Amino acid sequence: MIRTVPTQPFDGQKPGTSGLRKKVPVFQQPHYVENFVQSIFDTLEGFAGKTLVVGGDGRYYNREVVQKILKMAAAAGFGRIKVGQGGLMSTPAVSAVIRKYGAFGGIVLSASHNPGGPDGDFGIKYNIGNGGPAPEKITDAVFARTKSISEFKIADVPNIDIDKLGETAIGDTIVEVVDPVTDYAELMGRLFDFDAIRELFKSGFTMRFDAMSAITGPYARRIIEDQLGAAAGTVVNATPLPDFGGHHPDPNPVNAKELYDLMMGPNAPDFGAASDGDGDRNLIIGRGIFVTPSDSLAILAAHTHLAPGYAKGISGIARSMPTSLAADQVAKAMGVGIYETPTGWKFFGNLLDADRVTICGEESAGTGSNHVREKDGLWAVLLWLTLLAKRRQPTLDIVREHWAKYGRNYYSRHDYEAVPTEAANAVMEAVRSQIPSLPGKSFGALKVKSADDFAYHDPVDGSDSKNQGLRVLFDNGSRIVYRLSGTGTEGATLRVYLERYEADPAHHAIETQAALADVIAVARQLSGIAEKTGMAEPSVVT
Ligand code: VG1
Ligand code: CO
Repeated sequence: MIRTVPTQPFDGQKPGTSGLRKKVPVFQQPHYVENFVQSIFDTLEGFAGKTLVVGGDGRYYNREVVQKILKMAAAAGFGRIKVGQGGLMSTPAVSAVIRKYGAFGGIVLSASHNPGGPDGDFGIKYNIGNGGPAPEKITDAVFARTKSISEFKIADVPNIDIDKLGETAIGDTIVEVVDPVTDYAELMGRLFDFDAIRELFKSGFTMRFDAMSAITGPYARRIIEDQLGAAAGTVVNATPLPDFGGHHPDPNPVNAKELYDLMMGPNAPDFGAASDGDGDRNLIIGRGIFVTPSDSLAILAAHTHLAPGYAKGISGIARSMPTSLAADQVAKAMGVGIYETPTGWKFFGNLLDADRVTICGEESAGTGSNHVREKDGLWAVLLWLTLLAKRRQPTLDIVREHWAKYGRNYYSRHDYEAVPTEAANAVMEAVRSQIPSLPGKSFGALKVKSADDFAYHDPVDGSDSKNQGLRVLFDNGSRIVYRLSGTGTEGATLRVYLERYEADPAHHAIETQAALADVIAVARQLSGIAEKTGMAEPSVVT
């Protein structure tokens, strides 16, 4: 029943910041998926008879790839495969299910915030037994394997009915189709005080949750509407669609414009939120205020203990390097550790496993905690609802009070998308070559304190990760970071992260781009980005 199929390596099956991401037609090439999946299995050891969790965000090609994986995992010798009904499961839910059932690992099918559809993106990511993304030593080994693979194994059986709950056998392997929401919802019910949040909604509190026609819809409906009693219709775009209904499921004020406009308008509900393709990112908007993900991390860290699951407090906070330093202020005030890691959730796993940190976040709208080993969009929303239920103040006031206490970190990210690779490399090189001579130099009022090419030494397993972004730090606390994206599928994407610290509440109401004008000008001057890319302005400003 197991067929061994000869194959030849494909170039470029290198996992990036979060798994392998390519255009759908690339994944549709014969054997492309099979090669990568077999390379994962070839790299792993000791999974015979154990459990694999499989789920995806429902984007185009999800169902076909699920069938291939079920048949290949059976051929590889897994004992049980838990797959979400319809092939659906959010990234945080996959992480939760791996942990709950002690699975060997999981495979997530998603290109997350990248657009979907026949011409959109697809992605495959492997997660290890702690529920988190495979660390670099595994992804490097998988990539090495893709270069030498010569055959794959697949069970020669008809497609499994993934729409019906229940168990089917493929040889000795049990395929179990599970409800993708149940285990996750149960975990949320244990971490949060649902009664307190129900009281908030009962008091007339209103909300809109935009699931962007991606995976979080069924989760948000069940939890926010059915269990927490928010009005029917609170969750919009709640059905996962293969092309996300044409949405770009990246929950930022640019792509979630409808929600943003509603929240800034006269008929805004009390609170707004959105999540991305695979449900691990979150957007938080109060009436009249967009909360930057960096501020959200800091505010949540200061309130985590309000949720019963964290009643004993937090052990520490971790943020990715480009994330603003707002969380550092909170860590300092609370007297807990603060860790700065490279971009990508995989770097938080060891810190969480070792209980050095409880809460983590990234400027790209990812927030999460030790409850799983992925960022978790809906979890962040439930923690916000927890603090709103407790404080009973508008989001705007909560944010302003936070700034008054800790200072405000003005923050923005400028993305230059689909830049030719050579031009993007030239920008990075231009900055890199100046690093040794920058300290001490002044640009108007900004004086460079230090500059480096960020390298991370993992304090838990001792591994080193180099070339994780170019940093220029100024002596007034301002900062510029340059990085190349590791999730794009078209040319290169340059990310320029800009930050300025302002302690004085009298200066906390400046429009963000205006507040950062000096830093932006220096960032452009230093890199020559406009000349090298031919782009006078970034493609996306968030
Ligand atoms: C981006 C974000 C990063 C995030 C990653 C995966 O990576 O910047 O913070 O961890 O996406 O998120 P990059 O390399 O393009 O900057 V998701 O929700 O797309 O899995
Ligand atoms: Co995502």
